[in-house]
Amino acid sequence: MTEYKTLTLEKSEGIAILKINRPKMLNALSLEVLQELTLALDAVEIDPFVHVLILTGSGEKAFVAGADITEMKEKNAIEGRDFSLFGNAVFSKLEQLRQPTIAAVNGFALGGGCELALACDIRIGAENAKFGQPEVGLGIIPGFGGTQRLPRLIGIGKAKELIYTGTNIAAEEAYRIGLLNKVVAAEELIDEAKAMAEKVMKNSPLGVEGSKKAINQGLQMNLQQALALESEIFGALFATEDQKEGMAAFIEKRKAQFGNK
Ligand code: CO8
Repeated sequence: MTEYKTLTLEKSEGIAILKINRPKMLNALSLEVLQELTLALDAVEIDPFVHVLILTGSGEKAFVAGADITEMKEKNAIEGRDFSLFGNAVFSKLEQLRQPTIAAVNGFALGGGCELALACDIRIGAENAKFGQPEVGLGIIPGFGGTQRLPRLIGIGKAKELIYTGTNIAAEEAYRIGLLNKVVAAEELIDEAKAMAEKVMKNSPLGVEGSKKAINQGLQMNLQQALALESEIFGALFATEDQKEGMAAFIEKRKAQFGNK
């Protein structure tokens, strides 16, 4: 098993839990974290026994408090652009991961931390979760997808307000504006994320993967192209065991047994 310095990756019963592990730095994203994240995502992607990925931060205070400012401080324009390009590539890999992903947000999710949560499919927050894009206060802009994913998720006006003011918002407000799917007590966060993962895993893995692909890729297309993509993926599923088992189980009034059991 690969040993990581800045994160941990545990797998059990179909669920992988990837934890950013630099608690003294509030899990700030250094270049090393991003490099290890990309390796860990590759490992999850090709693992046939992982059906859902949960992403969280180590410690009680922070999910991820942003990109590592001490490391970023001395960058020139080219290095800044390259860091943003690399971060965007890693977060796009996360967004496009074969398996569904759940961010379990256990505290501050600021800057790159908010952007990391945005690249996940579903976000569950502890009551102490706080979101914000403070970059304009540092003389930069969100550079790991925040200017693009935040308005797509919560709407343009609210995203501009959060980005221009750099204000942090609490979990309840994040839930109200659709940034969080659910708010739970801090001590229940991982169990709630696992419970959501288990609900997903009751279903056909190929159905879930196909839905993710149709939603993510379809959002990049115009409606007619996106509907054609939906039909394509829908049709392809009729050539799978999952469709045969799912429909047979319905007709026979029993629970379907998919390959992820
Ligand atoms: N980078 C580096 N170190 C950090 C970061 C960070 N983002 N966040 C916290 N730390 C460190 C602190 O410096 C401190 O270190 P030390 O103990 O050595 O002094 C330690 O973590 C604990 O933090 P605090 O003492 O500050 O804890 P507080 O409870 O007082 O405050 C906060 C918690 C409010 C979260 C505070 O730490 C904070 O404001 N952190 C910075 C938040 C921030 O501005 N994040 C955005 C960073 S920019 C970004 O993410 C851009 C992403 C796109 C990059 C594009 C590439 C070009």
